[in-house]
Amino acid sequence: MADWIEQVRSGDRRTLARSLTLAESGDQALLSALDSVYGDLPRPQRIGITGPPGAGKSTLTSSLIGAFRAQGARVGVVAIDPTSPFSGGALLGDRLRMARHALDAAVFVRSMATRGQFGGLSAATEDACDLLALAGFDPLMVETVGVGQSEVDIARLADTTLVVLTPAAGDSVQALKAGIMEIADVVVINKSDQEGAARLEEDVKEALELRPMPPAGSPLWKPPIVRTVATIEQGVEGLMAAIAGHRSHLQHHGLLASLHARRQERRYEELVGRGLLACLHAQGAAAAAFERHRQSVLSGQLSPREAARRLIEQLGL
Ligand SMILES: Nc1nc2c(ncn2[C@@H]2O[C@H](COP(=O)(O)OP(=O)(O)OP(=O)(O)O)[C@@H](O)[C@H]2O)c(=O)[nH]1
Ligand SMILES: [Mg+2]
Repeated sequence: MADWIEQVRSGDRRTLARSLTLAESGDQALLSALDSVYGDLPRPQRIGITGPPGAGKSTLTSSLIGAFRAQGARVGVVAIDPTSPFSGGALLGDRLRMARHALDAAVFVRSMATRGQFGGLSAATEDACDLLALAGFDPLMVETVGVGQSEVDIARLADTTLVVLTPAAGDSVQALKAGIMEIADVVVINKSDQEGAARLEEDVKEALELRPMPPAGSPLWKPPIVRTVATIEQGVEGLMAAIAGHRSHLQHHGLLASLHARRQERRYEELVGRGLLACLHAQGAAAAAFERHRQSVLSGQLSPREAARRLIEQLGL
């Protein structure tokens, strides 16, 4: 596998594509080879793009790819759809929306439709980002859909998170209610050609006012609101400026290193959690104790909390 990693590093697209598939399926040999070059992985800029279904995230991503390409950058994209692991719809949409970059060797788009059952969606996305980083893509864009837990995940994956809303759909109001503003570094009002953009902007401003203040001493970032019409690339320059502005803010306050460190810490904690659970599902004394307590829960003899507490005590953890 070490030679695969070298081929990815040298920019071989086929090996990159195959490596991404192996990483997604949790292939230990590939992941270990990737871990062995962890120390010298580049740290590309990471931009997260999230928002309700159909808000125009892929169309915007395509426009941003174009804008970054114009600056000479090599762009990697990971498009995730955690809501429909079996449907090809989103993937087809991605292909279509980003088709004009399909023949550009300096652009790599990867769609992931699985829930990342081999270690969680965010773990799978992190591995994909690492492979794209190794292949020299910078920036990386991560698109994800939804108005639930997935945005929280994406906020952890990215340095700069774009929240894309549209005037038309009730989805955007729902997203505002669901607290999506808390993760926004930049708010995009896409489909500004449609009625209601001004009204939505007012709602967004109101929601932004409700964001919790950062801890004392931490720098305050006020997310800019950018109006776009992605289909005709209107507002893309302004969006690029907003992304660059947030990046300067992070750099100016020395926040990039700590963002990276916290991301690795969370990744570690998630893997430890999954690793321990996997041990309990395997063989041995710990697994037997786990099973005994599970039966107590199933029979109603112990509350789940009490069973977990006793198990952890018994394991000496
Ligand atoms: N009128 C208008 N339509 C747009 C705009 N941006 C995107 N669309 C259209 O909206 C539809 C959805 O666009 P996508 O880019 O696929 O949206 P998405 O958020 O990636 O969708 P999912 O990934 O399926 O959640 C497409 O038909 C686009 O052509 C816009 O600014 N104005
Ligand atoms: Mg999309």
